[in-house]
Amino acid sequence: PTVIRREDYRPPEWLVPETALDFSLGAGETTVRSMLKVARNPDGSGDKTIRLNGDGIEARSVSVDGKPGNGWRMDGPDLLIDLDGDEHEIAIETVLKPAQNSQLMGLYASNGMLCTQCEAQGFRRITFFPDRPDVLSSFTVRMEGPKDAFPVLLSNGNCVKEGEDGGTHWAEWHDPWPKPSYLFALVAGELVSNHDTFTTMSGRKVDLNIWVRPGDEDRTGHAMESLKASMKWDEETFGREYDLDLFNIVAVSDFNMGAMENKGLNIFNTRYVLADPETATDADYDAIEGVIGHEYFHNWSGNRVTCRDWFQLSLKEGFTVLRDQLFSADMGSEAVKRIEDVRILRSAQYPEDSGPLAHPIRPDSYEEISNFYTATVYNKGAEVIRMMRTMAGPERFREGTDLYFERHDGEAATCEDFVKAIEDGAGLDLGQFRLWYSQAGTPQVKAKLLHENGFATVRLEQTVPVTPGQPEKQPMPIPLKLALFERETGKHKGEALVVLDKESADFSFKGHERRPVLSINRGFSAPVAVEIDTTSEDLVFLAAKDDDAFARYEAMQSLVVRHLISAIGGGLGERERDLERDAVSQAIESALFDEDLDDLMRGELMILPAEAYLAEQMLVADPGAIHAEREGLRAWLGEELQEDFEDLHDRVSEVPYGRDAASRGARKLKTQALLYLAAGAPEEAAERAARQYALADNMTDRQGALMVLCGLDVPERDKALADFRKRYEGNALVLDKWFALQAGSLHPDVLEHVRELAGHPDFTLGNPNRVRSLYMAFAMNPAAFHAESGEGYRMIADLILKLDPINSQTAARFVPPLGRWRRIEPVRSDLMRGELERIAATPHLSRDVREQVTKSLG
Ligand code: B3K
Ligand code: ZN
Repeated sequence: PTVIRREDYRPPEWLVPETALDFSLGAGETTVRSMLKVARNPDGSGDKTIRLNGDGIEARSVSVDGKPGNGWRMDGPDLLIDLDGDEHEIAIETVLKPAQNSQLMGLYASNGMLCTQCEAQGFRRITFFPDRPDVLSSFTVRMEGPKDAFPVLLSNGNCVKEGEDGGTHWAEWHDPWPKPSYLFALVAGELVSNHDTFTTMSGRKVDLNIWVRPGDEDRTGHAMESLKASMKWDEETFGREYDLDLFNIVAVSDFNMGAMENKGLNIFNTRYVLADPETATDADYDAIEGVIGHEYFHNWSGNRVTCRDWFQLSLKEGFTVLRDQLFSADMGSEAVKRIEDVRILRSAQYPEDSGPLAHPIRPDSYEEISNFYTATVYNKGAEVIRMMRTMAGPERFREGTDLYFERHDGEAATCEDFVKAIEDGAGLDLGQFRLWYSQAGTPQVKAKLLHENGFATVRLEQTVPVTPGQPEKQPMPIPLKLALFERETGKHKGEALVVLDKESADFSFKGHERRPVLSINRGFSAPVAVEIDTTSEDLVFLAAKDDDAFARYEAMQSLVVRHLISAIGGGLGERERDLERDAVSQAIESALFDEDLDDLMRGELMILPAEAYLAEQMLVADPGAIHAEREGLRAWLGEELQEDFEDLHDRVSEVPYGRDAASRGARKLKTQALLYLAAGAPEEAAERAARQYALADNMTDRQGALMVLCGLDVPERDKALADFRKRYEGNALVLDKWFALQAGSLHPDVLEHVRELAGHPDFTLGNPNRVRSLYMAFAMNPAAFHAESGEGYRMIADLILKLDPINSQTAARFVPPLGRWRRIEPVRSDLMRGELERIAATPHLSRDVREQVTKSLG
């Protein structure tokens, strides 16, 4: 396998100041004629060969400076031409078959339209080009095609000319901003738009369009509101103004990921565009707002300043995730948003960081770049930049980002450029902090509170775990916000920010006559795992009193995690277990009745720690035991607090539907309460859930009720499932929910259900949303995936093998769940490894799957 290394980066030998593309569109066949103006790079080594990357394409003709040439040759998939002078024009013709492109990279057909996906290396599936992000070019795109099939023709920038000739029409688009090829986009199809305008801070009017298939336009309102809010927020918060007169978003139903930030023409998975109360949950609404913001924010963090090479991916992704997180926090509840983001980090990124695929946020090598669009690069990347912001404070951080944008506008930059700009602009010394870019692994911090002579001393120790290829680690600077609470008053004298930058350090605070209660890593100021040497009593105290919402949630989680871990380990006698369960139940009760809490936050406090996060706390985990103990606790709480949960469910069921926080909080609690009740007294709860389902006037309540019913072996289950299917006939996104609810359920027969659903007429491997709705929901369902028989592992391995030739990028996403084998008890571990070996032994694997499987076994 070819390994690409960061240290091997060399500047391009040739630049492409101008690119003109001409498309003759057809779903069966599309012809692409490209004209590249190329110029020798003064920073290159003087090599006369230009390398034009290709992938699965052939050149029908090549000419240089107008002369049909034979001075070119192929080197594997790439086309090489030797050029003598300093400037030339290269013309190449390729022919594509979009309808046969099941990989959904390059130009492909989706639901009757044509669209593109080029990041990271899809442009080379369209035409031969130096397909690397440090080659920025000015694009002009002409396209023509049958008007009936493709009434709307879009590309980046502005439409400068258009016309028609019989049944054929054409349009020419020009993008004034030079960009790398991965930001190129083209869309052709029958689309309708929700049109609006936005006036920028300097008074320019921008036309906004959200393009969807006819019939979907009534579900674009929330996306449009989110877009306008993003544009305004980026002006106010980061001083960033939009830079074209037109901003287009297109929703497509076949898409490998969430969305793509192509310059002036974002392409979105329909699931991050379409919403109305009847078909989208509150979580869907939030996700749309977040992703619309994310892609829009890329216009500056990604497009105006792009990446020099793909090792710098976190430069745009980590920063843009932080920007979208701050945006969503400002649009809703900051505390709840922070908790949600940490939950994602812990359940998706921590396992990655402690497993065979661990890599630094700026990786050192890769075989297939698509495998590096990870929770580490995105979410941990965001946390790393957030730490800089915490240390500098928001105002100085803003001075840093201003300097970054000013210094590197129009450039392809590196993570080092970003750090340097923050250092210079915000006035921070980030020397040692750079280790966060190069070292993988979640730092483990031990915290202990010592008390003597009026002094409270916080003793901290850190270790950075060994990760693949990194046997030795250095201590990193870890910014920790902390507070010391007085027991009597329940108050503290102010928050402190300490930075632990050695293996261990003491931080002393005077004026504590009595031993205070330590609250640490408040607001989750650092993406580390803190093990705090404290009593359950103190945790109960913080769970009830901490004035930092995150810390309060954290105390509650710690209490539950601590209890579950010792119970799972078998270290608890009957009596001890009851005592600990009592403590948990008291903490939950105090959350239920605390009048200072809003319902959204109350809902957070009621969520039990994820099984994946519990598994992270153990060197070797027994998924069966984790599941049994966690569900056991839920059932116990459901019985113990049955009346409380019923009262709660009754109370929130009275709240009418609205998009406001109170109404959303009520819906969150409704389903949370049902979950506990269903665990405690299934039959009674089934009735209640069926009632919630029947009375629901929105998707959040309906899906919540159906989720609970799906986990129960009761007659109401099948009835509700059948109703749901019928009610939403023809709505692909809701049908995805129908698949996902069954595959992710607590029902004992999930394996059988998934097998049946895979043969359902509506199931197809051709649509990534559908594949994920069935199989990702299943792979993330611990009880089912980790079935002792190993059948869950086999199903996922079978899927990977079947999907790989169709869509390798999506197939590779299913490998990491199997890659956890080293941290699982021996019987399951062998079965998991066995499946990985079976995949590895299969010929003709894609580079994507091969890399993930080999590393997972390695
Ligand atoms: N930049 C794209 C991700 C592209 C993934 C390619 N495999 C979406 C985003 O992060 O905004
Ligand atoms: Zn992004």
